[in-house]
Amino acid sequence: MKKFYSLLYLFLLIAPVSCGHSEPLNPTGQLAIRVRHDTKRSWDAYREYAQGKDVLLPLSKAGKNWYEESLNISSIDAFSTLVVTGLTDDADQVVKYVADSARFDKDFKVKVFEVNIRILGGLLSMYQLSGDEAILEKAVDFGDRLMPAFQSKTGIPYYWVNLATGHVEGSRVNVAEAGTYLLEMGMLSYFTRDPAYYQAAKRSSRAIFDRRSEIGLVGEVIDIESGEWINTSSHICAGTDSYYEYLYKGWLLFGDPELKEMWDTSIKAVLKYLPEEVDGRLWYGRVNMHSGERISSVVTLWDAFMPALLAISGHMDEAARLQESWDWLWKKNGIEPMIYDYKSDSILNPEYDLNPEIIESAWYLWELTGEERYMDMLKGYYADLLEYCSTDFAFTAIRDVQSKEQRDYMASYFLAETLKYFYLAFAEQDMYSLKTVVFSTEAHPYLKAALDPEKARENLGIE
Ligand code: DMJ
Repeated sequence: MKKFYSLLYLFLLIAPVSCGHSEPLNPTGQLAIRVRHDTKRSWDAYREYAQGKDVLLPLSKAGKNWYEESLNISSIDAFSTLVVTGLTDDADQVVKYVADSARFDKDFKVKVFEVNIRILGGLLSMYQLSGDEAILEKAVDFGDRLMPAFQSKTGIPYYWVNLATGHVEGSRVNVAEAGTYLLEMGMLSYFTRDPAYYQAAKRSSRAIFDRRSEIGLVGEVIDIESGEWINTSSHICAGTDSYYEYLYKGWLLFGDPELKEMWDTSIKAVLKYLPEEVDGRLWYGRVNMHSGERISSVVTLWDAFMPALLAISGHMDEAARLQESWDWLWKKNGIEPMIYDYKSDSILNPEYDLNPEIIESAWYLWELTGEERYMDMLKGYYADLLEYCSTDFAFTAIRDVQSKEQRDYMASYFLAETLKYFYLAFAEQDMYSLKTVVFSTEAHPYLKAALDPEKARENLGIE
């Protein structure tokens, strides 16, 4: 395998790419050019085979919609990566395309959580990066169409909302679906000077926080009408992850002290009850929210976002150890499986859908520590992606990480997140650094440095 990496790096250094960089670059810089090239070809493939649809099916060279009609999910999600990687002509075309053709008055129901992080989050970042007022109008229109979902007894949004009628459905949601709105709704409030959006998001996150147990943990699934917990398993895994992420990042971006208090209380309980050491490796498992008793050692590849969150919030040792565990799991299989049991050492779901989390965490740790081991991880992950997920035109998911059989799907977050984190790591840039930018859970960069703290307090209604 080592030999493969050396050969691959040699190839990366000499591979012709058409990105117009003429100055000599060090090897990491050359990798950035390679990522830009791969971003360009993935984007071109999407445009050629799937433009006007939500996602690209790279093997069948076709497009696919999430719902009855397209919401242009990949275009909106990809925009900030096109900007970050310097593909400015493509980025400009997206702004024009979205301004001219994106319409959200659609008479069908959408998943509130999923479209919030991709569409509303993408549009707000598009507005901040482009300054085009037509994009803000689209964001306001879309945000207004999500708002009826928050009209529940607890303030936690319904699972579904019909974009045209505002009809809501689905009164059981997980904690991530309840608590991943602070950044997007906060930015919308900031730009519109209307606190209603941020306040709705905060009411929902607080509704979860206020229902924490006597030992400070929250469960996984809640009934949004009664406020009763349906599933009392407590963890940081998929289904809960970005609730915690947004408490901390919401505080970082907007300086709301209430979020900081909620985060401090929450992370204390998380650090006390969830970590578990097995065979010398650290994992964050699942416990009962009331007793703290262990109920499962099943983790998912989405959980690999946690080292990044631990690192930016100052828990460096835990972050480093957890990242080592995820890195071990990736290397054991050549790529990481979707669901894994760390006690029985067994893969429960062998898929890999081009997910970004382990890459995101390696980049955060690289940024914050400068330790070479994180850059080595990033180079290794990229080499593996090129070896197993690359197709003639783009990249595609893996059906089974053991056989490496490919599956026909390129998720929009591959464009929004995975490629962006690789580029940020290899480009040796400081424009989008953790000091100046807060990245949403979909990796949309919100330029903190461009926000006026006083205006943020006023426009978001922070007391
Ligand atoms: C992304 O869409 C977001 O990061 C979300 O919060 C969960 N993970 C997926 C990609 O794996």
